[in-house]
Amino acid sequence: MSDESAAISAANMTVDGDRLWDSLMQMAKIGPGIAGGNNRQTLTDADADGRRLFQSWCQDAGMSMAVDRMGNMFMRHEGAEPDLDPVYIGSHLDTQPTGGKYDGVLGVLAGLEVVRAVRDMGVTTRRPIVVTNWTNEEGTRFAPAMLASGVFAGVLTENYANSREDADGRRFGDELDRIGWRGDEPPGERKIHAMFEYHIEQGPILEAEGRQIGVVTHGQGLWWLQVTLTGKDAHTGSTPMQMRVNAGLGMARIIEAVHRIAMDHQPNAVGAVGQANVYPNSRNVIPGKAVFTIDFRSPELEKLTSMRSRLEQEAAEIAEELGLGIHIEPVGHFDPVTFDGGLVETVRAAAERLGYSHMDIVSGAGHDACWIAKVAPTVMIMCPCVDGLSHNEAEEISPAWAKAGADVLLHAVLDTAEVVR
Ligand code: HGY
Ligand code: MN
Ligand code: MN
Repeated sequence: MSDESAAISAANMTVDGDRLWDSLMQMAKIGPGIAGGNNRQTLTDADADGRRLFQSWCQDAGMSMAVDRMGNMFMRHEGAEPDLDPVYIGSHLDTQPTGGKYDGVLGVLAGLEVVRAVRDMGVTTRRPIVVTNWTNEEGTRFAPAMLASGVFAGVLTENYANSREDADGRRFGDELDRIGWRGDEPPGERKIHAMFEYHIEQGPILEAEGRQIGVVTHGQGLWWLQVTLTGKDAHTGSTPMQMRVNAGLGMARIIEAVHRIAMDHQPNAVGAVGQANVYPNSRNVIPGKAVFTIDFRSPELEKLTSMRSRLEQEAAEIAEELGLGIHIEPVGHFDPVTFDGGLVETVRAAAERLGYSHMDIVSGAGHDACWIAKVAPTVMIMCPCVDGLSHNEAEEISPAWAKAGADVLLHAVLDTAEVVR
């Protein structure tokens, strides 16, 4: 078939939205949450079950599987020229403890739907297509986020990843072995021609603007700073106020400082503390220890750097004033990311061709694409989510939104993998 007719035939190709939606609902049954969402945390038995279901669907679609030493799953659909570097579609199947049904999962299952649609339509592409499930994108059980894609990109080491511990002291490496999903492929060895990640926006912009597609030009950068404050356990009733060395008070003042520093760096800056623990966490004991993680983000590197240095200075002053010991450990970081200009244009052109409303957008959340952009041309596609809500079991999208983004993904991938017949 000529290139022209191949392009024309691609113009009326779409995915099967009902089949995609059904796959999402089937996957959502694995690791259910308590309020309609999901709790399929990385390297749990539920994660293993989800991996096996994804594997079975891909093998039913004629795909072969490879797994690397970080448990990253690579499901391959062959192309006319198998030696060419494949086009990748990747995201993640792991969820937050109170996560939604679509964060990450939409991108992995839309990748499967692209292959299913390609097979249904009898289309052949020059390049192979590989659909990827990146291990531990969320970083909630094992910090940092995007751990396995970070190892793949050469930014983090396998030893570092394997040594990461969860709240119960279980090691990432032991849990990966326990669920039987450690492959033997060295992470990062395989070559990627281009990678696409399709993801819900996890923010309110697309819905508020009435756009179906987000063409993601950049991803904001991130610092995760884990703070440990040490004071002195003491009786909450009999200890005079001036004698207290209260780690909980220090944490409260630093949490307020995080918010104020982020507000001082507006626009395009955010900051919060989402994980916080005081010890011994007893009602009538002044906390002698507090451990919490600060999450700063901005698309502007200088703001990101400034927020971190402001915080370190103010936290030290607060600790000194209260007589607390303080230790700040960076447990996650990546600079703001600029996605591949050529692929951004490919995504925009696909949305135009399909007649979907679209706008350029910066990703507020971190994604595996942010690391893979370091080793291959990478871009993201986004769909709206209801009220911009995510990392919440009430996370919701519409089947129409899901399909629109998957159609754009199909076309962008076909354009990049090149339809030969
Ligand atoms: O933290 C993030 O931005 C991603 O959801 N892991
Ligand atoms: Mn995600
Ligand atoms: Mn997430």
